[in-house]
Amino acid sequence: MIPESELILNADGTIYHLNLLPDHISDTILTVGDPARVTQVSRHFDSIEFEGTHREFVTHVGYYRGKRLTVLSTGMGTDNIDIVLNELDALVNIDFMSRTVRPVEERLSLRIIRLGTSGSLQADVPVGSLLATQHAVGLDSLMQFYPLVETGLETQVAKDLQQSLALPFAPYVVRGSDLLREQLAADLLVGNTVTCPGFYGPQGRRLRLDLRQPDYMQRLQDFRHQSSEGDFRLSNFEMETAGYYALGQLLGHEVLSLNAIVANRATGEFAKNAGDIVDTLIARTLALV
Ligand code: R1P
Ligand code: URA
Repeated sequence: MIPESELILNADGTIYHLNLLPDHISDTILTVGDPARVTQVSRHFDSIEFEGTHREFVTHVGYYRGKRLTVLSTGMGTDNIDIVLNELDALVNIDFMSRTVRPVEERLSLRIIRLGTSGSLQADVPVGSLLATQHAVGLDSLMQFYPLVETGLETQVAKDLQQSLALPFAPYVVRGSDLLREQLAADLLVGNTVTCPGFYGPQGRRLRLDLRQPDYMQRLQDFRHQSSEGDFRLSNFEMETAGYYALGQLLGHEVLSLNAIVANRATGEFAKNAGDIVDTLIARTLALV
């Protein structure tokens, strides 16, 4: 039995941070960073049956062309993704009455699709493009706490990256759902996403502060790893994807991160119409889920 201090339930039976009941979880969950983006998704719904808000976690549950969908905001950063993935999983795979994990044959695998903004690292991934993440590289510390198993390619890329970037810690490298990418991203660019524990220094931005490594951006942009699986390079920056992919893999959920490219760090541009790029990502994804 999981103690009250570990699986924390509110007085109304909802889970601690998300404030949701198992009934609020559809098999397909669309996640967004910005709480205001939840409405940007749910305004396409034919009907909405539930709206809830707690901290940065805004949830709408409704129907889109007859399919029940849950759309949820996560806020920013992989520390929030630790909360979101663990609580979503608990909502479907832990029996709240008995406080026990459901037997393997009863466990559900959710489809979790991130619809987020992102900055491109490469000139040929322009502002306005939509990109599906194949591999995510985590520069955050979340996987210091979980036993993620990396494959040969992932271990090699992580090792090469640590060396190329002269990092004082090992990054983690993890692949998202090939199944969801085939279903939902056939028309999109595919790339490898660097998940950073910050928007400024960790993404090589300098306003008033110098970086420890003046050539950090150049090293990221120039990084290549050749293998039998092809030429691996880094395409874009954001702040959650590696956490999603790693926890999704550990918990047995299908996860895909879709990125609306709103900045290009190679050319110095920022989108004049970031909202429209996100709208395009939302509309084309809803039509496919
Ligand atoms: C930073 O501006 C935020 O934008 C990106 C990053 O991952 C970070 O959360 O995603 P969202 O637009 O989904 O929040
Ligand atoms: N989100 C990020 O994390 N980085 C960017 O450059 C743009 C959006």
